[in-house]
Amino acid sequence: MALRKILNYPEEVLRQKSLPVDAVDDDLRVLAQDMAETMYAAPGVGLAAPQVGVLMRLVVIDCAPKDEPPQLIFAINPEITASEGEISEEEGCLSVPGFYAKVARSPKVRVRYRTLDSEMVEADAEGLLAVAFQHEIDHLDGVLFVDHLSPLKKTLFKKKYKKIMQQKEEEL
Ligand code: QAP
Ligand code: CO
Repeated sequence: MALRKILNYPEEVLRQKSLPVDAVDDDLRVLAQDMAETMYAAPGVGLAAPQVGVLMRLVVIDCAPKDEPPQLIFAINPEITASEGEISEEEGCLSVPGFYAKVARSPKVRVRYRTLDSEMVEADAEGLLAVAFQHEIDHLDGVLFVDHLSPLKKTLFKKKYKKIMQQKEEEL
């Protein structure tokens, strides 16, 4: 088990489309475990393979409340098969450290994915978990949460993010 390096915006790899996984092998299992470890260490509630530089359709999610047991989900080739409603909740991203903004998403989705045991799962997700699936699946298509902001808010984001990154460099 090892921690992987999380790539940050505006890294080009984050803009590429990830490829479907066709076989679950040991390399994929190691990657999945490393991603989970990296997510928990951050800490975060979701991480997609392209964020650690691997363009494969694999995400890890754990949205369990802090006072409850972990609920780690490994989702291979995840898809949203149905969605309803709209909410706007504050989001962040491990690849966009220090910046948070409200993004419009569906509060209820149906997701389909393969597990690490190659089993097909179709399940309903609500609330934070529903948002997490939408956010992580976006990563597999090269989309970041800041892409959903209005042009004005995106401009403000770029200014703010520059400052956040400068501050990080000064801290070193
Ligand atoms: C995606 O995001 C997500 O800026 C996962 O400094 C977002 O885990 C799922 C994080 C919204 C559900 C709802 C962000 C940690 C973690 C930061 C994350 C930071 C440290 C983000
Ligand atoms: Co993210």
